[in-house]
Amino acid sequence: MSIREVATKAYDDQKPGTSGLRKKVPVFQQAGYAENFIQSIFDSLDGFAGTALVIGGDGRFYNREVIQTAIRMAAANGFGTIIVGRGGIFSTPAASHIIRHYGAFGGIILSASHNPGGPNEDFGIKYNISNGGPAPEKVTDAIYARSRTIGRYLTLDTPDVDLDREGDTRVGDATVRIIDPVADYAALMEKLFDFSAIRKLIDGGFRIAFDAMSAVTGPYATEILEGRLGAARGTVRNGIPLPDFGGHHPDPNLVHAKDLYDEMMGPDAPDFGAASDGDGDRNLIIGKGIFITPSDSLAMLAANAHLAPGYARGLAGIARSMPTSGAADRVAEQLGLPLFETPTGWKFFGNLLDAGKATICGEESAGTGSDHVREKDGLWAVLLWLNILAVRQESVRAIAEDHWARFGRNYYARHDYEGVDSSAADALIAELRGRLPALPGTSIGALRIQASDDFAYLDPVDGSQSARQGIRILFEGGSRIVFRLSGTGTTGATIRVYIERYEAVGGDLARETGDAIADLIVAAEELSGIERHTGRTAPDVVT
Ligand code: G16
Repeated sequence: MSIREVATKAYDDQKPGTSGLRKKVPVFQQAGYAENFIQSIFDSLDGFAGTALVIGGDGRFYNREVIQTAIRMAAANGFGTIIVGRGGIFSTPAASHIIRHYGAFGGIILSASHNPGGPNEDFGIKYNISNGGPAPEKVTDAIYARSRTIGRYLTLDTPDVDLDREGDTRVGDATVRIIDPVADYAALMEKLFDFSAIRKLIDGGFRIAFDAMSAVTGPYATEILEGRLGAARGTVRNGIPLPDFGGHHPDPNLVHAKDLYDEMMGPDAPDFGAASDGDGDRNLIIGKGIFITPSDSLAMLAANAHLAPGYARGLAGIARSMPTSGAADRVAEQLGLPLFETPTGWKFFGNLLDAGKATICGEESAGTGSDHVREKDGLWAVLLWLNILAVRQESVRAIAEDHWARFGRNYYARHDYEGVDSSAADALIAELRGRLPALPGTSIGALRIQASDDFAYLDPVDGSQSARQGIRILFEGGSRIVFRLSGTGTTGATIRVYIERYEAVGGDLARETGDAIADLIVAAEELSGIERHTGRTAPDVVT
């Protein structure tokens, strides 16, 4: 089989963001666009000849086409085995597990996560390394540099592979192996959690509602919750992955999973509500009448993880992204565990997990996970919650209230201003940055600023440094406002404002969040001038 070298012209906009390259589908459909990026990945790697590559995606529009392209190119570039999920499907955490489980060199994950899908919506390509985790910045920087100079890519003239039939086929000199996307992942979950305890809980009448948002988690949740744990049929809603996610944003937050939220707040609510996003790595947790913020969920899971067999020996440490609330810090402090604060992006947890410094990680952006894979994992968080509920035999609300009484409460909200003009957003951040040195010691209303900085991270494992990762305004008493620009959007800029008030044990732990942070919301506007810069008077999404 002769390898075809195709001449191509470089694009200058292939810089990976927080999590891979995300663009609108028509951008990816330009001649050579996906090919250039995939070849740039391969050109940035060394020593993969004859090894295995994992390829899969979240089933969104354009997934199957790019999988066929990636298979041909991987074979032409010299990979020996190409492992693909049946139907072109792998959830992001499952892909991470498959890379690790089969000792693959790496993986290409096709997803734009929680962003909408369809002919004019979003698509994405991400490369994960052999530990199963997103490529670190030095790799993504190399891919970007290569994408700017690339002049050719390698492919084969071969027919499409039947993605829906499990088994091996040859493409050029490579073996393409189509596997069940769910089985290995489900087996891993059975090892980590006490499935018989959860089954008993469910048999006893405990009701679950899981919204798969017409995205990739459907087949995983159906197999595990309904198939292996005996939850009633229909527990998993929107369980069939659709290329356009049924026209919705597959983003498990209170805006896009509103039906589930309303049901959980209603009179006949199930005991436990959950949802996952487009590619299955995010989670939403709602108890009967109570929403658990992702930051609180991380803290509560860390405090109770020892109740699940996979974590019975305790945790080595906890890691959270900088904008995530300090709730996990209180747990780490009381349990005598190290706490790591990293920039936004799951890729920053990889080294800590590989070095055995952290066992559980989490982010305010609805991501929680552990050292079982190197991605955040939506269903894992759901199962850990269920395992804890099965052991403690208490409601989600009781567990949350007990947690706050023991550790204090971090009232927390994130305000997103989406689709903002990029230059206005840049100007806002630049102005704030300029004001940083003068802020400490000043007050806004009753709030006194103790410190302010632009977060920088020094990786304790490999010494790599990442600067300008978000502006922090820290107030006396532990309250905080953080400003940063999203690295995952595809239209204009998204300004994220993270607002947090800490209430110590003994304080008022039962307030409404909006009420508890009202003065900080006013301070955020005063500090940043969002309205002045963008004309916006209210956030588009509050989570
Ligand atoms: C990605 C990253 C996360 C990050 C999130 C939001 O998640 O993997 O680590 O927290 O984006 O990032 P940003 O604030 O820059 O938009 P996902 O679920 O989109 O892959």
